[in-house]
Amino acid sequence: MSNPMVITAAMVGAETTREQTPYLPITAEEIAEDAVKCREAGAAMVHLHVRTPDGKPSQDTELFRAAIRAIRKRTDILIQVSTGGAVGMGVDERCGGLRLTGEDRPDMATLTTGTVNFGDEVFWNPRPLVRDIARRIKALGLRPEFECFDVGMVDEARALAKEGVADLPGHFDFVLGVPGALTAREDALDFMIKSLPEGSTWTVAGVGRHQLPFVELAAERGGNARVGLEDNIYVSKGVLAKGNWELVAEAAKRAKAKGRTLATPQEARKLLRLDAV
Ligand code: KMH
Ligand code: ZN
Repeated sequence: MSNPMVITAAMVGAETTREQTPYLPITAEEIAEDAVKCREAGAAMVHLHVRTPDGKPSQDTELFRAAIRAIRKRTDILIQVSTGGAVGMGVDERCGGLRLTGEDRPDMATLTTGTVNFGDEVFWNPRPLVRDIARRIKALGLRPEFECFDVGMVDEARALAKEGVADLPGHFDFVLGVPGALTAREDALDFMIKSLPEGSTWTVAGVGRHQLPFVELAAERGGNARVGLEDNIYVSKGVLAKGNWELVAEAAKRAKAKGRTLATPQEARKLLRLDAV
């Protein structure tokens, strides 16, 4: 494969807790320190959620601002803010990271394109809400990463493009292995890829034990991969990753073993067409 692989570090998430792993970064400084190491290990982008000081999931604009400033002070890694937040949050709360302009503006934002069971809960994304977030992303001059937990969510990006609230070709993230959603199977990944709008790029995020094997599947197919403590806390069976950087390092090793080079943030910006808004 001649195209460099973009590794994204989903560093914080909304569900992982300090009880599950003491290595979860929570404060802006902790996030920045791990982000620097992720960049050194081969990541080109971070997928960012933020937490209150006591570790609760948040989408607070000022917490995002502090994390983004801390990261940018120390590294050139691209920053993609979550607009998904945590299950149960309302749309205005979810869009906290989209209120950042000027030098604090993120490089990209996620856009989940449909409702899905999320464990025993529901990640609620009715069409009007999705359109609303899509418009906010566009108004900020950003490109979305379409977060697809099932294949119908890939098709939904086409509907958004028809309505003029998003642009295609786009960049997609296939999140595979969430209980209640599409499972992490190789044939499911292939079907997702086959379903993409012409010319689009993709990343795969395998959840739990699927995370690192799916880096290899992505590498073989010329795609990109997301790893990190949002989706998986183990670097090998029963062994906690000592930070997001350790999962990135393992992903980088596997990608290189498959013959891939790794994208720098500048290359990722081009590959994902972040400036073509
Ligand atoms: N925490 C999940 C319910 C995103 O970041 O855009 C949603 C999520 C998706 O993590
Ligand atoms: Zn997320």
